[in-house]
Amino acid sequence: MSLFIDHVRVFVSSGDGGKGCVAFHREKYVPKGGPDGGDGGRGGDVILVADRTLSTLAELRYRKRYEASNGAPGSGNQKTGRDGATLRVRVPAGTVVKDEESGEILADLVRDGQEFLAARGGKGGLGNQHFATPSRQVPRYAQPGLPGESLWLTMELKLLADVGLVGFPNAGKSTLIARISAARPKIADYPFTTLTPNLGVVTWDDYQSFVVADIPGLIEGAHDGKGLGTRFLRHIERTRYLLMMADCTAMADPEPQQALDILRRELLAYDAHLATRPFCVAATKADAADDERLEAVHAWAKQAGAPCFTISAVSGAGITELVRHLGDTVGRMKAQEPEPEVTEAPDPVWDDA
Ligand SMILES: Nc1nc2c(ncn2[C@@H]2O[C@H](COP(=O)(O)OP(=O)(O)OP(=O)(O)O)[C@@H](O)[C@H]2O)c(=O)[nH]1
Ligand SMILES: [Mg+2]
Repeated sequence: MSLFIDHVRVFVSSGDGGKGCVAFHREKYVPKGGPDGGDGGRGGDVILVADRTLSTLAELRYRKRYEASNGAPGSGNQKTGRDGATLRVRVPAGTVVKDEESGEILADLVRDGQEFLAARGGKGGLGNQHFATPSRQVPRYAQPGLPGESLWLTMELKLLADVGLVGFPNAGKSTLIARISAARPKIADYPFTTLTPNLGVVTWDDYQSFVVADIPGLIEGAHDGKGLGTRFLRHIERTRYLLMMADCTAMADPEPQQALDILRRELLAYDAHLATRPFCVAATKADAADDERLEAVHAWAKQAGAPCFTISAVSGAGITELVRHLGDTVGRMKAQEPEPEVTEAPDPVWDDA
């Protein structure tokens, strides 16, 4: 299994512009050639590109420095130096990029192929061919290239999923995602089996699909760092819809309605926005459940104004109805959202000094 890395810092540095050249045209029998020093090439850019096929920031953890090459100096005969090569760095879709020093969010790369110009290459200097004037016909001057930019970036991955599974450890989250998608997370009858988030694509209604995120179990105090804590709560920040799951077997502790209360409080304490996120409820493990507990969960959901489903990820009971509800709801939510903007790194512009 590959390592799940959702936080890295990297150094990016664009190339310097090459310097302009001082040269004069020389040719046999032409005694006074004019200035013909070429311009320096421009420094290479560092561009971040969102790539849907990456699921973690792991690749960036092993290589911390991304430096594009410098532009080459200009040369005689009006030859422009070669531009430095652009360095493209692939990051998973869902990566939020910040300037480490100021903490400012520079980019939120949500869409596959979306680009962000992280460091702009320096402009090449003009060669002396540009500086001849009637009063100065022998310019011994050319511009130096402009330096590139360099900065430390922090990158944070926030998974993009449609539905987030929220529950205590052992609630049956991983069993459910394994049942409804091709994801195959580890499943076991002890808490904190899932240590990092899993994404699964659920296909329903023949051709429609949505993405589910199974995150590690939450416990009381999670927002404060208890258990696996806030480290993973951020991964449900960007899910449209939550499925709150409560284990309804007789041994489950705390009781399911109490577990649901605690989960709501944890979400609220972590981020008030999460507490207003629409959600539905699943009373899980119906094949082995205690009837009173099932009823208590339905009563809890009714009071909260949330749809409720009794399911068994083991027997399959209730799963079709749940998936249809999730798919329908997510589809409706998506239809109401404006299309997200796609950005591409702009062509470089310089204020000419
Ligand atoms: N009888 C029964 N057992 C279930 C059902 N769903 C899950 N389980 C069992 O409950 C235990 C926990 O399941 P997981 O899917 O690993 O639970 P989880 O919510 O992912 O747990 P964490 O990853 O620790 O947060 C396992 O032993 C599962 O086999 C169900 O529908 N019926
Ligand atoms: Mg799990």
